[in-house]
Amino acid sequence: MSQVTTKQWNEVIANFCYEGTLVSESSLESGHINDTYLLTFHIAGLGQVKTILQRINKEVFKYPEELMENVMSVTSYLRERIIENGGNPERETLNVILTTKGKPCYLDSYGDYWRSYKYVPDATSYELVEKPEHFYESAVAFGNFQRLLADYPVETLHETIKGFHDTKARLNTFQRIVEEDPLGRAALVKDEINFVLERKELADIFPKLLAEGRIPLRVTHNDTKLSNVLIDNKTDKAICVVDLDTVMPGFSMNDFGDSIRFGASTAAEDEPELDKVDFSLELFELYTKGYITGCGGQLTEQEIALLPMGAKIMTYESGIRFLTDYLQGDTYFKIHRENQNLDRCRTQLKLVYEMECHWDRMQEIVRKVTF
Ligand code: GN1
Ligand code: MG
Repeated sequence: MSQVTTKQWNEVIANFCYEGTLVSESSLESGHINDTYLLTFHIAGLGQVKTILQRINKEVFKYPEELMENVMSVTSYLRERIIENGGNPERETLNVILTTKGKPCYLDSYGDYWRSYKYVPDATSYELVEKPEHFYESAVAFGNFQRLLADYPVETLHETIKGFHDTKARLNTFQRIVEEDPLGRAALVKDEINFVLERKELADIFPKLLAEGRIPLRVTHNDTKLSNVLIDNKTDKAICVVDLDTVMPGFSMNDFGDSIRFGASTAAEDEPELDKVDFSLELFELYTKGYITGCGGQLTEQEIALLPMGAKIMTYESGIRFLTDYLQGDTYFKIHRENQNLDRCRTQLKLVYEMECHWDRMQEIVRKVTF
């Protein structure tokens, strides 16, 4: 997306219902899609109050207004559930700051869409599991999210990205880009391409089970990275699930799997040294316990049995997406250095390989945790 000019910036800030005087602003590097800024306001009597401001990536999210309709509706629903459970909705769900016109997002005169959230203080978003209990906590939080939204009318949600976790469609796009090879990079990644093609059958598993009526569609988060849960700095407990841009109908196994591919690895998603990347069965077990606990009996036996498959499929799909973007010239996921998407792809494919090596253990762990 284009650079934000001072004029554009001032226009945007003036159009949100902010209190106080803006005293500082910084750009946050978290997230691969939207641009995120941290604003600090000085409010008389309250002191310094922080706020999150984001420019929505309109190449990725074609209908930002629909996206914000989902966010408003899901957060209002969660707010009610949190209050019923005696929780604090100011801290346990996202809170949208409206525009001066009372809208959940602002379309500026440059054609960019912006939205703003209250900042949750004294909490951290982690890119890597630093303490195993954080990973467990994130599992409970995503499980809870699933449970709290179990009766949410799934058909009222907009599909913010068509076919987002349609692994088959991702694979088809990948094969087309390999054929087209627009930057001549395919020859550099023959092994990775073959690894993907040798496992094509993974893409059909969940759609087939859905068509046979053996697994349900649920309201899912679809981007369940550890970094999308805020962890309380004092208590180390998960407070709030963030990044609701891709809340859509989906499979619980995919929400589980996306967390595993990101968090049950011994290294960061973009670690260039593959020797450092290993699939951790301990973290897999810990997350499985937390997720099943958080879901509170919502998952069917079939869904539980398919959790390892969800882990493998989501890791495989992410590998495909990163590799496709590398071949396309890094146009989708933000990169901060050369080959970052290739490194991201390689960590995912290595994790898939290791899951295959530990396949029986993964099934055993799920059985052990459940019964
Ligand atoms: C993107 O923007 P962020 O970091 O929350 C992506 C996810 C990927 C993830 C990989 C809309 O999420 O699907 O799994 O990067 N979001 C979108 O880290 O494509
Ligand atoms: Mg996201």
